[in-house]
Amino acid sequence: MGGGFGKSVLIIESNIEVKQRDANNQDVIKGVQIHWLSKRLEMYDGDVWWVPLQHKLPQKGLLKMQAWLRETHNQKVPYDFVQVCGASLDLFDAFGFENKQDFSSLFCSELVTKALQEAGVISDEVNPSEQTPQDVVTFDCFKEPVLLKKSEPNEVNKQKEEKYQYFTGDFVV
Ligand SMILES: [Ca+2]
Ligand SMILES: [Ca+2]
Repeated sequence: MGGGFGKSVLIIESNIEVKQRDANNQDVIKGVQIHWLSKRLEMYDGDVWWVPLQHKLPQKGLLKMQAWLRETHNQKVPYDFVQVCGASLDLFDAFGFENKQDFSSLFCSELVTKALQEAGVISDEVNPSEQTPQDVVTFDCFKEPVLLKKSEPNEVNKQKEEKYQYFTGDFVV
């Protein structure tokens, strides 16, 4: 990565930030977006963590995962404002209120979990529509998170505790 971190790395994520154009210089939607990692790091002012995989993805799984991610991007899958709430609210899950698997819209950690299932490193028994970022970073396929970029110590950032927001919501393709 000689010329700066992530200059040649594309990421696909589900995000509600629409200020910046994507890697193809197109306007983005509140939902699945494609970005150059280097540019994404510049536009995000919170702490950025990288969660490395324990093992390289198997080639077949990697291709399957990339195809699925590109498909969600091509289909302009919107952000899932409903299921993101249900995933973190587990109080009533035991009474049948758990999110049903539904990929017609995707929130950040739902996209990552489904992508890892496509790659074949997460069991199909895991329900992606119920996974929070905190759930995702503790998956067995990942190593300990590594801090990539520290936020500037300004007032806004002091109030933010977004340690796991990115690199759980994003996926390298
Ligand atoms: Ca839930
Ligand atoms: Ca969903």
